[in-house]
Amino acid sequence: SPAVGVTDTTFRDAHQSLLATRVRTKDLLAVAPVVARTLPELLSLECWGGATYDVALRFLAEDPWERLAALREAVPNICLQMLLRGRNTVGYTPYPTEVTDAFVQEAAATGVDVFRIFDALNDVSQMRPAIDAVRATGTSVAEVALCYTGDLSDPSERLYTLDYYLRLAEQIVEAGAHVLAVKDMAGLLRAPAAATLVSALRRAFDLPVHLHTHDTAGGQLATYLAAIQAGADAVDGAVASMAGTTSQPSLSALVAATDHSERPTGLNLQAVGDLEPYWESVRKVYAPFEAGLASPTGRVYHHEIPGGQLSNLRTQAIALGLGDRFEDIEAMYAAADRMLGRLVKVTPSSKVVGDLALHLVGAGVDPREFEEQPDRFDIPDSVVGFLRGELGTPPGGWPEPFRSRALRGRAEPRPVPELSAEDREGLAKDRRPTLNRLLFPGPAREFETHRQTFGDTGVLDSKDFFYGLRPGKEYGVDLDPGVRLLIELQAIGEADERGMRTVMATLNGQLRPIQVRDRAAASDVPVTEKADRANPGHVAAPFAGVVTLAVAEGDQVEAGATVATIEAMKMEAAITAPASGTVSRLAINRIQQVEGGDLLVELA
Ligand code: PYR
Repeated sequence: SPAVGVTDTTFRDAHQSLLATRVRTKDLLAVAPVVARTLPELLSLECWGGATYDVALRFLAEDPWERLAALREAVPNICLQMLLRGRNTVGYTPYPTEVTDAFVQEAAATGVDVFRIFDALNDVSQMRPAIDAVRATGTSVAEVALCYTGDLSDPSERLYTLDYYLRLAEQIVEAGAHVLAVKDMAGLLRAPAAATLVSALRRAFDLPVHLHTHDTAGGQLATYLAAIQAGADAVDGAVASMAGTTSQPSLSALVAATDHSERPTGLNLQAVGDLEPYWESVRKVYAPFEAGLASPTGRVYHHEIPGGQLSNLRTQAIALGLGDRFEDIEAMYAAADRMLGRLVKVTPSSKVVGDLALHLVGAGVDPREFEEQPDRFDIPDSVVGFLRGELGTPPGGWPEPFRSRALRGRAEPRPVPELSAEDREGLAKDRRPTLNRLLFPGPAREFETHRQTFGDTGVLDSKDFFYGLRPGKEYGVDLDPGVRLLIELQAIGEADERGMRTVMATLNGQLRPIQVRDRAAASDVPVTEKADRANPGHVAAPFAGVVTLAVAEGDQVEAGATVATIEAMKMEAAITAPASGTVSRLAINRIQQVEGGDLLVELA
């Protein structure tokens, strides 16, 4: 057909890229039947995978599988699509093939029709188990992505050339893809390059081509029009009030630009626009999670930060006390990328580059010095893992001598974890909770505790879930049809030394005491000392975070040995001894929240 297919990403990538993936199932389900009724011509609705799985468990107290099942029921007539990170499935590190197999089978059985599969280093061998698993379902579509970076129209480009993409596509086709996707996660694909790439792919292969981009610089509708003219079979867009900047281009703009052309979308412009007020009002509820750009930015052509990461990195920078230094972080991101070998940057390779950039800016390290002698500095765990090859081999090969120097004296690679007999049994018998636990052990445990303690809080309105109850206001919660719960907050007790408070509330008129942990009270930070930068025996926190000490007083440590680990947002790093010596004093508790520059340990 001459029509161009459209994937609506509002339920997944749009809120991942604008609202830190926080949109709750309730807010998706409220509009899902409308999408099913008014946009049945959609090629697919991207609504699962990527970061949604992790965020559901970690921050929303939701089971991602329940979300998928509910969406399937609400949208029976449109293909549901998910984003699968190759061997990392929906996590950040590779899992055994049995996990991929079980994950894909369960996702297909629960409702996913189209699996968009990618690998963060464009390493096809890393995607093969997922492609095989999707093909083995016999009904699902394996859409396999080549991740785009750089500018293939630039004559000085040596690595990410047209020839590179064609050779990559050939391997993807050979691996059994049903559809070829071009995944432009940073919005770097310019219109002329899109025309070149799409027409070359269409000429060379017999597969449909599906283009995905982010509208970071503001011009990606031009890229879509060029790609559609060159033969692209489908493109991705989001409802306009959830589109633009780090999200996908606007569906309304796409439909309007192609209506009455040779390649219309078949979507109704009015129907697409009718969804906008709903999402505009939903977006307001999630305002605190908007870390985003107020406007497009052309700086992306330099720093190449993917859309999904750009807003996240700003939040991380603020949490690390580096909020006013975002331009330095952008520049350091570009420098870190060059140091690591000019990577395709998308989860989790983008996290590796971002972790290194935040770390170097936070610790005030000169990138040239670091590149010369990386063995003299602390390096985030994700960067060490990458350099050891845990994510596969980068397209441009390894940066040497940087890599060998960086790995000097650091421990051996972590093998891909093996499954225990209990895990295998779990995957066979009790698949969803077992997958949750294998992929995200901590968040899965917290989710289960939350469920046992509070029941399904997915029934709460998002305002109440995120911002809590105000005293004196009665809240109604609808459980099963016809069952309504009335809740009113009566009183909040003092926090005890563990940070627990007794909260009194009425549930349908009956007074109930509830124990709640007040994180603000529990994390009252004891005053810490600042490290003396001139004292070589002082080990300091490189940035704000939670530090876990790995040594005790009197321990002998070698230079470069890990004395502590630090966790901030999703980043973990080892803090190493600058010189050999004896631990003469621990300046903090074994586990403690610290600020950048705080003294952790003294060495004599
Ligand atoms: C993800 O892996 O979540 C992306 O959006 C690329």
